[in-house]
Amino acid sequence: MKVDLAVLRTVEMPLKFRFKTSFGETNVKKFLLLELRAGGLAGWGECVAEENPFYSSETLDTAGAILEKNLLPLVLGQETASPGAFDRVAARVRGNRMAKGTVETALRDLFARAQGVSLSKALGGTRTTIEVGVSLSIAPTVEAAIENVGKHVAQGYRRIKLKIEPGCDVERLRAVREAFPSIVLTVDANAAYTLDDTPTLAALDAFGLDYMEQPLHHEDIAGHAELARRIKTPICLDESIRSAADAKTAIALRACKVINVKIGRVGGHGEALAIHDVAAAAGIPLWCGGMLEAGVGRAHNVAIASLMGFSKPGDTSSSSRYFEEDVVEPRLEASDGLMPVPTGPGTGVEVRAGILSRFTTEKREYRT
Ligand code: OSB
Ligand code: MG
Repeated sequence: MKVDLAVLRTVEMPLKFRFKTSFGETNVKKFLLLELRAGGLAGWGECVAEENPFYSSETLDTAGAILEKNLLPLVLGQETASPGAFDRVAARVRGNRMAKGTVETALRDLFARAQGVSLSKALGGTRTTIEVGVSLSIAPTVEAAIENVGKHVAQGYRRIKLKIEPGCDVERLRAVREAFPSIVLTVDANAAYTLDDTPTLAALDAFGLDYMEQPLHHEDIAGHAELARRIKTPICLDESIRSAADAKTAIALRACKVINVKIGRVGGHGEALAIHDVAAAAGIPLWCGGMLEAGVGRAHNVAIASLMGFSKPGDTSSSSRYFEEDVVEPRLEASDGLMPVPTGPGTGVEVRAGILSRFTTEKREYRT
């Protein structure tokens, strides 16, 4: 397959809510969207890098620059035999996984479309529906938190994840658990704690959490192993797992019992599949994380989450939870906490040119 045109758009979509985590706050989703054209077909990839380097070191600007200078030239006008072949030539680019994942996912979509199969099937997925949960912003008050949890429980989400930070943790969780004694509940600290906070983190053991996501620094796998010895709640890693090699290290050190896989954070479906194999061999359950993706990114998430190893509900909630309108059709919507896996070619969703152009703030075209 020879890509003859790449279109890189900057897209801005208003979010229906303010999303507050321990690392920042936003009410607009700004992202890069890549379209790769080859042989009359188009493959799409959504870059999950954010505006600022607060979740990961990559940003919209760094990803745009690396795509333009180092990654798009590897596919433009080149014969690419498979998405894996792109991974091999892109291996000399260190890091910049979100940028790499943008090209890799667009190629996966393109190749699956060329073969006339769904991306889920091309990846080896067998689920026809996936279980989904929801990741809830840090609410301003306990009452607001309880109301928001109630709203999403009523919508059928199979797991509620609360963002936490120092000062908004034990008492907040106590109140939510009291109000909802039997829901599947988790917390995500986005690396906001240290081992000195062990007493606080251990206090969360009282609330029957399914797991605690990324309590400590993103580079501190050994610290998570130490914390795992000190608390009962299972640890799930997000930021710390950038690759299958990281997953192997974390599992070997017993730093986590669960892994959140994000395609962008690990550099594409290929690396996500490698993590899937490492986790399966160790009996570690996975779930698919989210980065407030619009339609293209969400469709890629649903495809990877259709693999059997993704046995816990993910963060891939309904598109309508985030956006009034989405750039693809059909929109990906869950009902009763179950989201159908699209069966059409590629991601199974089609980009709507009109809506996309309304949300596009910048467009760059690269030709051979
Ligand atoms: O840590 O999982 C995270 C969003 C942006 C950056 C990091 C994270 C998140 C979420 C939102 O939790 C998940 C979603 O609804 O897409
Ligand atoms: Mg997380």
